Amino acid sequence: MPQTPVPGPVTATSDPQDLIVVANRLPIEAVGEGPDMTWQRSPGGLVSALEPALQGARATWIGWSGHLSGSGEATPGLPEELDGLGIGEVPLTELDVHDYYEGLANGAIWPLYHDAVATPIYHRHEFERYVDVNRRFADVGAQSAPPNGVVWVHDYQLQLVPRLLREQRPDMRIGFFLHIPFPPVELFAQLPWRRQILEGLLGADLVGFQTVTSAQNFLSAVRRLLALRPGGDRVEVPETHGYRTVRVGSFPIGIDAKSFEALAMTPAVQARAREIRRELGDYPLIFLGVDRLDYTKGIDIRMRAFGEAVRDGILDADQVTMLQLAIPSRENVEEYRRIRDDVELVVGRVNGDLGRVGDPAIHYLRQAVSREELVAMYVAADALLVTPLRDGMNLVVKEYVACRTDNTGAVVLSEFTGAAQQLHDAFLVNPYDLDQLKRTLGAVATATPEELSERMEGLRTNVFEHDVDRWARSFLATLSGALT
Ligand code: GDG
Repeated sequence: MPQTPVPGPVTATSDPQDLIVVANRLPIEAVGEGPDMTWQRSPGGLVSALEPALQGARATWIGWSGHLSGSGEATPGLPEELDGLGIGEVPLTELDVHDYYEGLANGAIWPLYHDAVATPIYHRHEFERYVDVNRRFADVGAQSAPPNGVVWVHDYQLQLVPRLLREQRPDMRIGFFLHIPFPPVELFAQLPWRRQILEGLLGADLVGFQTVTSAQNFLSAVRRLLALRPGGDRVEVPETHGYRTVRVGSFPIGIDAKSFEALAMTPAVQARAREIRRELGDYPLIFLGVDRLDYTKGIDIRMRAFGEAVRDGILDADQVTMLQLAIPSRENVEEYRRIRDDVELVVGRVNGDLGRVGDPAIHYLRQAVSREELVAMYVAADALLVTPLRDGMNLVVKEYVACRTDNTGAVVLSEFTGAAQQLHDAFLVNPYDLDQLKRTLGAVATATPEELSERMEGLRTNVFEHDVDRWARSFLATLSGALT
């Protein structure tokens, strides 16, 4: 049993500008080709989330460029710094990507952590590569960070990095945030490398999750599988001399709500939204879905519910249509090819049964669109359908809400998203219950404008209060205080 916690060796509060971010991908993208190729910051995602924290000097981001390295050499032409942000590259070969990213991270951890809604595949050689790649990320991190620097490691691809970093750099303050759910211990216990993963994460001073449930699941796993005894939100981890305190907490991620709202209000986006409505046939009720084409997102389920609701007369075929944007994702992983087939089978069936010439019941786009086009879709749609079987948070729902500047619109939201823990004014559904889902589509269609606008007001208050700036600040503030 731990007695008195012994503080770690970090004593000085680091300069907040000395932030090192470690994430699988660098927040940059190549533009142009051949000798004209240059690099620019990629818009959106984690980089905009961390923008306020990154502002100022001496922030460095460590990650993979997306370029396949032949045998570990650096990406040609990759800058060491871009718009004031230091770039620390971890080159990855095709084999690294195959075993570490597509294999262990996306073939084993991703499905396991999403309630095993697809069967996780465990290959020992892939874990070996996962260890090796995590070590390389930690090495670059250890070389890049100034004394007493703060390092923030992100997500399920890099769960061993906190411990590997601490072994080299015990002076650093290390935070880890998991963007996806942490599963119940009964599921997590399947993982052949469960001990290494837990010990890897406990190398951090602060381990953050999207929800209280995920944080509790992690603490249960630590108790059951490592035989440690967490007290409240703290775990005392045995070290050579005494104990080190690790804090565990929930930090629900938000979006940059103001920038989505501002974009939604621009005349160009408003005009494009009107045009989209016309292009969809000027139906009074337009349902929208926006997801990466991933088996966790429940895309096929919602389409089936939509098709059945129209067929059964719960929705009036003359009044409704649906637009589904599915962004191609992880296409080298077998399960992702399968979900594409499943989704496209449902689209084909529904449109075959219910469509008319020039007027399909479901408009299905398997492509990525620009941020402006996406926001125009949010503005155009009367209701958003978010029906994942499991989702860490789900940012799409928050973006839609931020874009409903006139308080119109409705959200159908799966209980199994992190967002459902915050957005109580949504129409909450169990995506496994097709009849309930169909009834809920009917309830949206018949709700009064007053009910919808009351709900939307509640949703907007939440999304604007709990924005991404607050998320980053609260994580980093807790990390700074983690040892005090
Ligand atoms: C993981 C967790 C957690 C999508 N299509 C386009 C596009 N997007 C943008 C959306 C949104 C993002 O991608 C998707 O974020 P989600 O949160 O919905 O889902 P994941 O990708 O699974 O993210 C999730 C998240 O991490 C953050 O912690 O919420 O639970 O699974 O921002 O706008 N953007 C553009 N064109 C598209 O076609 N421009």
